[in-house]
Amino acid sequence: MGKYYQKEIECASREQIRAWQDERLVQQVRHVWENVPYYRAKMEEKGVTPEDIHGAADLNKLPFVSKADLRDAYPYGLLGVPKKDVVRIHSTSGTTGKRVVAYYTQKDLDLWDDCCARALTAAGADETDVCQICYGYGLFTGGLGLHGGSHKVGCMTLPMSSGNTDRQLQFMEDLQSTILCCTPSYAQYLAESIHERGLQDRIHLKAGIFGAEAWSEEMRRDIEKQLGIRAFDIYGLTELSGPGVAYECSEQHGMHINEDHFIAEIIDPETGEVLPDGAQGELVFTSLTKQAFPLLRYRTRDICVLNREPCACGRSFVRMCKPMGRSDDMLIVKGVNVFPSQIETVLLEQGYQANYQIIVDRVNASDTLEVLVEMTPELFSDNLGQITEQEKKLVAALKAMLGIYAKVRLVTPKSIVRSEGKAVRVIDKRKI
Ligand code: DLL
Repeated sequence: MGKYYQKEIECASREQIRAWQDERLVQQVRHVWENVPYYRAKMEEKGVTPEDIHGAADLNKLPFVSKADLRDAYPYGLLGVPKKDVVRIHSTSGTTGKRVVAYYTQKDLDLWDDCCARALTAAGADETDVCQICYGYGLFTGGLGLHGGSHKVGCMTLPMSSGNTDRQLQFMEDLQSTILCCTPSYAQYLAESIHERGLQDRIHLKAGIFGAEAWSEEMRRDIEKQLGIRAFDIYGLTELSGPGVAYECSEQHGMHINEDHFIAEIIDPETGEVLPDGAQGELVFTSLTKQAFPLLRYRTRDICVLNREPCACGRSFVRMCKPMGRSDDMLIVKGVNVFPSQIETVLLEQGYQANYQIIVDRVNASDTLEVLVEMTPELFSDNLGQITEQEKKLVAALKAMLGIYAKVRLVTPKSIVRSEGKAVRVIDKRKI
């Protein structure tokens, strides 16, 4: 294990972790009360003061923060330190409304780098590795987040940023990159390009750290096979720093949440009620150590389950499952909840790749769901006569998974636009 394996923290006893959380929560609530008038007003409205918070057991006395609060308080309303102490910002891509801007002190950046270094180490990285980072650099947190982690681990760091696939492959081959960091959809595109160019034998990758968007177990297996690597998941969001809130270990069975920095809760997204361990619901995070942007009980909208079983890797941090989608990504089609990840699972199980697009529309006051799926090259070249049969098979498999009819259209290989960052899978024409 690389020198950045923080065993005494990552494998601490549950009592020790709880003690850190209790102490840090009390300090953090005091910090927010004194320095963030916006949140103090929310606490006052709920009739709670710092004196009421003695540890993590009192967490549910505190009000939630949602994306709407971030928009209301934009740009500086949730800042926890004087502006002169902020050294960096990041921001979400924000497709609707105002962007979310998050702030960092130098200490915030150091702790974030630590979290990303833990993720890289858990994926097997050490100072002998060449780490190629193809997450976007800039306002998006992916590039600079993993960059900081890679420096801490001592890897030779290639700050490639996203896009320019020719250049990515040239560096990957010439500098013999061993660790690849990018979105899973871009990893898949890189794999496709490597095979097309017959470069398989000249690639030295051993592991990939993929996140920022939902991806299924089937997609993991596909990427691992295509690239000959182990593919690890990493989770995070701008509001809480960025990647590295949670990371997978060698067991590849859930992502360990950095519980010395964050407390995770699962709530019912409708009622806000805290749900017991093992229940599926919306993930809520309290950041315990952030100075500049200290969010308490932030509602992520990600639907998830927490697992407190001990992990064979020895880490004692709680694990989160792969998010099953965002509550605001969930489509409601004919009254039925549909997550794009369910559709992806079916496609990959049936031997297709994760190149698809979901189109939802309303025709004659009734919802329609259509899935465009790229044919495999074999199907395209050899068996054109079988297309309708294949489409029928997919319709049946989707019906079994979703409970509703989805029209399936097989389209020619490579006709669906590839993404260099987060893939856009859904076109909901009802909203256009
Ligand atoms: O996507 C941070 C990140 C960068 C994570 C690189 C991992 C790797 P945002 O752009 O603010 O931040 O988007 C956060 O992306 O609430 C989830 O819905 C989704 N997301 C992030 N990681 C995963 C993952 C970055 N591993 C939002 N699986 C989150 C599924 C993910 N969804």
